[in-house]
Amino acid sequence: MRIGITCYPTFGGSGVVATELGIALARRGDDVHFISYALPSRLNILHERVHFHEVTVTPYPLFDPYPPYTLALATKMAEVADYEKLDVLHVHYAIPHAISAHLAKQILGSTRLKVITTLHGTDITLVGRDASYLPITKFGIEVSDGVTAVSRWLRDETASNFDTKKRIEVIPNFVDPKRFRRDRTAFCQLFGSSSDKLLCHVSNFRPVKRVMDVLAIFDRATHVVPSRMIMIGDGPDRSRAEAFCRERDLRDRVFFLGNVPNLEEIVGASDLFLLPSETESFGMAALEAMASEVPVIATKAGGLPEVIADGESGYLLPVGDVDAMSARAIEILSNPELQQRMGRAGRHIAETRFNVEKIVPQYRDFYEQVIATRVSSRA
Ligand code: GMT
Repeated sequence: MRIGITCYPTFGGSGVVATELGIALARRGDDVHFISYALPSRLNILHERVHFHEVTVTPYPLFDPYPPYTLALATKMAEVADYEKLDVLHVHYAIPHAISAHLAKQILGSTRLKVITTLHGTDITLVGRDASYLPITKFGIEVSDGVTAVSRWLRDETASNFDTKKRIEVIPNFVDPKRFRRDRTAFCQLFGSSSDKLLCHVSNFRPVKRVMDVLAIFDRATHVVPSRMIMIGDGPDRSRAEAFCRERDLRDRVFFLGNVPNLEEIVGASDLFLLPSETESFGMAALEAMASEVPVIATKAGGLPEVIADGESGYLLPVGDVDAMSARAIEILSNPELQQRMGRAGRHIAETRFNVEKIVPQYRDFYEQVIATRVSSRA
C-alpha cells in the first residue's frame, strides 16, 4: 500500500504515534511518505520505504504575520498523492491537517485517494472546542473517509462535543516492548549509580500537564524516601517549574533534560512515573513507562483509566489531589516488592493490549476497509 502521513513533527504525542506507525508500516512492506514542515522528531531511521517531503511556505509581505501553512500543506499533499499514487493520506491531529487533506482531494478531483484522520486529544478537547475552530474541526472530521480516536473516551467526547454521528473507530496507541523495557545500564553510565530512587515525568510542559503538581509530589516524596527526579520535555511551564526548584532548593535533585532522543534509556531506569494531567486522551508517556516496568501515578481523567489499571499497574487519583498522589508515591518508593509487582503488571498490559505487533495491523485493516468503501459520507 502507498501511504501518506501528516503530523506535527515536534515532540508531541500525536507526532510520536504517527512516526512510529509510519516506520512500523514501512518495515512491514508499505511505502510511507511523511509530509510535514520538518522532519518528525522520532523519524531517525534510514529505510528504503520511508520518505520525507518538506512543506515550505513561500514568504510574501502580504502574508505577514499569518503565512498560509494549511494551503501550502494541501498543495504538497496533492503533489505527493499524485506523483506517488497514494492510496491513503493518514493525518494525525485534526487541525489543520484534516482540512488540508480534504483540499488536496478536491485539488486532485480524486475519489481514489482516501483521507483518514486520527484524533489525538487536544485537537478535540481544547483547540477543537474553541469557538473559532469548532465548525472547521467538525467539518474536517465529517468529510474524512475514515476517522479513528486513540481511546473510547476520546471517541465519546468527539461525538458529544461536536454533535456528530460520524463513525469513529477506536484504535489505541501502541508501544514496542522490545525497545521500552527495564534497563538501568545506559542511565547509570550517564548519571552514575545511586541508591536514590528515580522518578520521571515526560511531557510538553503545557498547563494541561500540571507540571507543578509533579514537583509538589516529588518535593514531598523526596523528604521521606531519598530520590531524584528527571523531567523530560520542554514547553511553556518549564521556566516556572525550574524557578520552583530553585526556591525549594531542589536543584541537585531535579534534572530538566529538555527533549532527549534516548527517552527509553531514562524511562527504563526509573522507579516511578508521574502524569498528574488535567486531562489526557490516552497518555502515551504512561504506556511507555508501563512497558518499561515502571509503576505510574496519574489522574483519573480522560482515557487514562483505559491504559493504567488502578491498583495494579499504578494508581489513579483525582486531578489536583497532590496529597493523595504524594502518599501513593511514598508507598510505592518505599516498598520494592510493590514497585516490582506493579511494574510487571504494567509491562504485561503493554505487551498484551498495546503491543505494536497487535495495533499496527488494526490500522492496516482499517485502511483496507476505508479503501473498499466507494463513496465518502459525512455521517
Ligand atoms: O497535548 C499533548 O500532550 C500533545 C498531544 C498531541 O497530540 O501531540 O497529545 C495527545 O495525543 C497523545 C498521542 O495520542 C496522547 O497520548 C495524549 O494523551 C494526548 N494529550 C492530551 O490529551 C492532553
